[in-house]
Amino acid sequence: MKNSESCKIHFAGLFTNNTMIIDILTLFPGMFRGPFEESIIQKARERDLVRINIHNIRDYTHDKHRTADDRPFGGGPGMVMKPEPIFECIEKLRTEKSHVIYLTPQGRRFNQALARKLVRETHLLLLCGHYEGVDERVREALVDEEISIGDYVLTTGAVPAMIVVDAVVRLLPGVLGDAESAVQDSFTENLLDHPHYTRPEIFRGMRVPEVLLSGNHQRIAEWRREQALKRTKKRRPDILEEAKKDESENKID
Ligand code: 9WO
Repeated sequence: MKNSESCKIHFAGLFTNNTMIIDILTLFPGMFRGPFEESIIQKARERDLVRINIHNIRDYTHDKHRTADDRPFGGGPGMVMKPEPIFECIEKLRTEKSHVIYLTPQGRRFNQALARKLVRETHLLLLCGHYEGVDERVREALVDEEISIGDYVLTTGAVPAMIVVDAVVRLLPGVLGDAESAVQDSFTENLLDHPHYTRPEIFRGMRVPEVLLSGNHQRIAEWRREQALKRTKKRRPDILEEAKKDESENKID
């Protein structure tokens, strides 16, 4: 494991073909230990479908105290991330093909359509804000796209970065099994999921819907689609509207 890891780093250039590269810039690399080391994302990394590199912005400071933040001009509470180490880090990592993303509540709302757009990139660079955020000149000069995962304020952009990585990596060809990707490609993609059941057939008096035991795959598929539609209409009518919009957008590009 150790050996293959060092090989991958050494020969990183060889992995650019089918390997999506994701570089994450943060002041707290420790936050990323764990989430990418389990389950499907870990498997995708082991199979070189994606390379995820965590970079400590503090490593790009040069002063004795490794200062990455400073007080805001104009006053006010909190600290702002200094531009110099971020510029240096991004300028070292990026190529012509890089797509630089800043995670902020002020960004474009993240959804499945945006995940599908991002999976077409070859190199994602995710910048996580900490404290009060980054110096505005970083956003103006370096950031291609700002993304929000929802309307709430967190302590950092680290968890949003993980969410974007998770949603994008599972869309990479080969990450999910054939069966799962087939479902993804189908028209059901813009709906909420249908109900799922496993054994036992009767649990505490609650029965599995008869149709799922019928063995009639046509009927089962219809039932699932019907359930998904019903749920979506009832709980998230906005998703159905969004799906229509996506459709017309995709026709344009
Ligand atoms: C703090 C704040 C305080 C009062 C009113 C508005 C405010 N906004 C913020 C703020 O955005 N702070 C950020 C904390 C600075 C950058 C990192 N932080 C962050 C990113 N919090 N939440 C996100 C985030 C990113 C993507 N999607 C959702 C939330």
